Amino acid sequence: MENNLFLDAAFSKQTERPPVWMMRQAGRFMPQYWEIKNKYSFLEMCKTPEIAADVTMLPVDLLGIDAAILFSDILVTGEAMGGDLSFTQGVGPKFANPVRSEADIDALATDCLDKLQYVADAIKVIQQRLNGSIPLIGFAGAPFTVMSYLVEGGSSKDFKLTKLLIHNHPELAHKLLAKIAKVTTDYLNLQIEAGVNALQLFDSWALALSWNDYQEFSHQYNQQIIAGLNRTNLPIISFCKGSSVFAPIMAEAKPDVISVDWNADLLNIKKALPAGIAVQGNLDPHILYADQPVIKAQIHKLFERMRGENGFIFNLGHGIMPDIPFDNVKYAIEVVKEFRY
Ligand code: 1CP
Repeated sequence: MENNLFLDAAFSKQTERPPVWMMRQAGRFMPQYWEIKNKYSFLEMCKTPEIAADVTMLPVDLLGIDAAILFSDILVTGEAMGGDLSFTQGVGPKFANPVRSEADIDALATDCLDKLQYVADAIKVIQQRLNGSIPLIGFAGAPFTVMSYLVEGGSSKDFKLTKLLIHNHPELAHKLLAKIAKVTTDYLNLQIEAGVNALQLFDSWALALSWNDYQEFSHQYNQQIIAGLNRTNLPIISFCKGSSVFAPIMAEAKPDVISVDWNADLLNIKKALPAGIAVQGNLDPHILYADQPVIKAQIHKLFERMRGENGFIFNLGHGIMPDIPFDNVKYAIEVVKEFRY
């Protein structure tokens, strides 16, 4: 690899500056994304390896980040299991056949890797394009977060149906989570075989859960998945909104990196973790709407706090919003790349 900053930091080795990539770096805030998006549906983009590679490469070529992330979505596992998935502009993801009964859970497939082969094909094309320059991060949704979309039928503000399921019918929730965890493990192993250099597990909506429910309905499945990966020298990043609170539990699943939301003081989180677990984060993405001197000052403030710490990857506390100015994202990355410890 020409640029080892990301992998070195993920394995808690010393780096001359923090490596940088951004969640949702290949997305709607980029005018170049829209040039492609206007011609195809989102799922067509994900399922056509050459197009998925074109989009993955946009932030590599235009922003100069230190790691690329596969262009796909966390909900493709739900689709492969039998979910009737669509993405509509302005509406977001929808499953037309939400999971509402035990029969619906039983109907979901767990031997469905053939339906995700397009992801392996995309990874191979992307690695040819990257040509050893920077690492490629693969990813999947964590079972709790994917379950919430399958049960709600789409995005949710309060996760009412998901919470009713886990509280009134915990045995059914576990049956569903176990099926998603099995598919997710197979799917991430497929990505490893296809050639990714790191993996991130997105448990975006774990913040909705109480401490006890997080342990029972999220953590134990994430732990199973991480333990089930066939990997050598390939770091696992565990992300959730709620990591400010759940980081000590997340650490028990033994990821190499914990990706932290923007609420926490990153150094305090890191110091409370076992040695050898790196942190990723945790700029509030809303800072990227602000004036450039503010962006610079906020990034430097975080870096001063983390000075002297090995195992720090700069990222946002959550994904880039679609209306964040492209020039501000580019500027933030320049600020990181000019910094030296
Ligand atoms: O650049 C990248 O980050 C790579 C591509 C990527 C990733 C990692 C996309 C493309 N989606 C994701 C992960 C993802 N998808 C998450 C986890 C990250 C996070 O918490 O932000 C989640 C929750 C989803 C679900 C999803 N897919 C949403 C969010 C809906 C909600 O409930 O708030 C949306 C809008 C999508 C569609 C989607 N996925 C990706 C893009 C570029 C888009 C927009 C599609 C379009 O152009 O209409």
